[in-house]
Amino acid sequence: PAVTRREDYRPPDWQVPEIALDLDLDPASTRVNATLNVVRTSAHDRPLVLDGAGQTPLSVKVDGVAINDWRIEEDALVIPLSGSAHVIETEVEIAPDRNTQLMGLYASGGNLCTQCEAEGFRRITFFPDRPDVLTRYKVRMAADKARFPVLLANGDPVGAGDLGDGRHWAEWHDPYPKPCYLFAMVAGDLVANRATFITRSGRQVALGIWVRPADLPKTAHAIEALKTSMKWDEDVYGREYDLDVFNIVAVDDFNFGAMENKGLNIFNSRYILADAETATDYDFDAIAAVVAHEYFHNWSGNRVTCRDWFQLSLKEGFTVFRDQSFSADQGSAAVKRIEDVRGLRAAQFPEDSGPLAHAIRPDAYLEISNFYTATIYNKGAEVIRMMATMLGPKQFRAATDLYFDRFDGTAATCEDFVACMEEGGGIDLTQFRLWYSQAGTPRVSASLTHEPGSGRAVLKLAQRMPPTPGQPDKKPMVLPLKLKLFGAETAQPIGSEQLILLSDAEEQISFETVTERPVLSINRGFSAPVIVETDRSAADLAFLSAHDDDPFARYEAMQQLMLDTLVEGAKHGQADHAAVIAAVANTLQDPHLDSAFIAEAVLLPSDSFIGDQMALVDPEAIFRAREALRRDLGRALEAQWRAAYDGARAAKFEYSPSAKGQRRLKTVALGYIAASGAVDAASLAFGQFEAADNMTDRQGALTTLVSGNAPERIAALDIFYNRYSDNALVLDKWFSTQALSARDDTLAMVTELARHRDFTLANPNRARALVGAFSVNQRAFNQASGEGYRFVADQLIALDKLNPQTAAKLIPPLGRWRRFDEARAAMMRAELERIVATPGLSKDMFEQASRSLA
Ligand code: DPP
Ligand code: ZN
Repeated sequence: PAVTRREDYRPPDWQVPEIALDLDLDPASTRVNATLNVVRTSAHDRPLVLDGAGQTPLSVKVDGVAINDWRIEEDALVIPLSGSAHVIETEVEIAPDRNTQLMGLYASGGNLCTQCEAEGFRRITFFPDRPDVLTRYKVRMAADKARFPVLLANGDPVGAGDLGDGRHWAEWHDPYPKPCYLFAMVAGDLVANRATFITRSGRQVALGIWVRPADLPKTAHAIEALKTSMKWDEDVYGREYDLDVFNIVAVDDFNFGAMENKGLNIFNSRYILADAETATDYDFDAIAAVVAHEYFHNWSGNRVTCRDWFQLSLKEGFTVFRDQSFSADQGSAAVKRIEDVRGLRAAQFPEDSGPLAHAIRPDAYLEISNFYTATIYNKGAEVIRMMATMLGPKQFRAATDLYFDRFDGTAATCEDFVACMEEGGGIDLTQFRLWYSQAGTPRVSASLTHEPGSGRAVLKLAQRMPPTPGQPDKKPMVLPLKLKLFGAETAQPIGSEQLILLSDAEEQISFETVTERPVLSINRGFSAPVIVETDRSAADLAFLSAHDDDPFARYEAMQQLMLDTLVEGAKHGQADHAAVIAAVANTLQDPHLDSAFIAEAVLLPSDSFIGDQMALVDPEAIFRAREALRRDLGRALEAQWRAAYDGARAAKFEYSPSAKGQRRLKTVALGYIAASGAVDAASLAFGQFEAADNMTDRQGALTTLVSGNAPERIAALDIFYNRYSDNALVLDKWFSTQALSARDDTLAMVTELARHRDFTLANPNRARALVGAFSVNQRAFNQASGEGYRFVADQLIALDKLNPQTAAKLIPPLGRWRRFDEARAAMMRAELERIVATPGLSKDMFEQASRSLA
């Protein structure tokens, strides 16, 4: 397969200012007629090349006349043209109901919908499928009226009517030129939750969230989130919505979380549907975040789009940063930051330290779908955040205004964005640009010394970047580090917080008149996405966990204390738990802390994050060390856990930050009570499971029961299954809770579940709920027999035949072989080799698996 390289970018030979699409819809056979106005962009003599995906055109016309000197080359339709502007008409036939890849036009739950990012539009019609070709769309759809009463596309509805013979039509025009990856249409039997939003300049926008009739009551949260997002983007970024209509459609079969098509977002139903009975607090929060994310793309992605797919982080990194800021503004900013950093460490840090490491602006790809990664999205967001931190809020806003104004209606680059940051912020980002080209997570070492006599303290900082594939030597990066000192005796700050820009390999910072021993608080708020190594003692970490005035830094100190203890335990089979127990006790009884923060702070780092700290991951030793610490914390603080549990128990369901915090703390406390071995733990959990008036409590109790051996475990799983057997999104939880369980027989259970009548690889959510969840269960996936690897490889080989894009995204856990002992590494490699050798393998899988072997 052919490699696409960033350095090979060339502007398009032909632009397509306008297209008229006529879709005669039928699940088995849809006719697509496309009329393109094409314009030669320079004095070249190259033919028009329209991307396709295996179709043959039924007819091709140029300026109204049928031609036959067209040819197909590597799936593209090549048409020789003589003039500088022509009208091209093509007709193709496609079969949405056989489209299992879920790219292009496909059927989901009896409805028809589209997904075109990144390269799905070519599966609908022949077109220059690249984001720098911006086109005005007129879309006409015709379909059976009874089966598809609702016909939606981008932009505004301009006409509709009956065709007789039970069919009807509708036409939509989108006045904004857009790249074809933002094209969308939907035909279905759907109803809408409707609302109106009035923009700050007085434009009335008709909002609609379209779902199956039975799901209508589950759309209230999403529509509130949409209105809140629209207002927020006006207030914070000065960005107003630009069409009279904004529709969202929820579908069950979807590769992504959601898609920001102009005026017609299409969502995975898991990011729309919610009520207390079926959705957890995590789900509610994720829905608001994804609704906001896709809405924010209307400016950061649609009005200003990407020149080529190497610039993907231009829209995704920035838009993730925007949705993170939005969510932070809706509740506890500190807890939001903790969650985001935990996600970054769980998904992005391993990517950066493994065979698939790539810069946020990559240089080459085989299949662009493989680059919708935590690096592009979440590290991309951290890079924007660092620039926002360096500029400060006022100048950052000036810089984003400049960016939106200057590049509105164009296809831009990451470089364009950075140049606006420099100009709007009045700073030089020459060296900072390395964040776009160098892969890997910087490591910063920090060591603070103090001379009591002179009152002088010296902080020695050093940075290094480990090599990544194709990048053996790295240059020093610009690292914005927020830091502050605290006096060990008085627990008072020494001076105020400083923002240091570490840009050399080594630097020293001096502090004068430091009259008591200082304790270092560094990378406060996680101001740089780096790994900090310090020589701070357990006592100093405990001190910071109690006294730091930045909540994130308090959390971080506690995490470091826990990590040090757990790594010690995993290496030596035992560790002193006293410091962690004292620090957790102190946090639990601190009256100034809210429940949500406490719940985050007292939670132990995950098995895999502990593994990331070790030269070689020993999954069993890590599991035992973590269980031992959990048990000791449970026992030593049993009274506190019970008090926390009882304190949070009574409240009725309410979706508010404080109620969410109470629920979170309740389930964390329940986990510790169970870890203590208390005889009543299972009945407590089962009581919570049965009495719950919301999914957060019910799933929290189920999670606790599923990892234990009480008879209540089977009962709860059966009750849960029977209660929700007609709700796909909740059944996903039933599968994933078991796949994530900490049990000796998790693999046997998961293998059995793969044969369950409700399991299917055809639905991406279901595949991810079982196979994806299992493969991040460090102990179960990496069990010494290698059967976990074999199970996942078998599933991915089968999934690849249906949906290569979703299969390929589940490869990375197998690529972590270098982190394990020789026996495991050999078995993981053998599975990757088996995948690569599979006849008919997709290029998606080939790229991921072969890179993972290198
Ligand atoms: N739909 C995906 C997202 O919003 C890709 N653009 O991130
Ligand atoms: Zn996005």
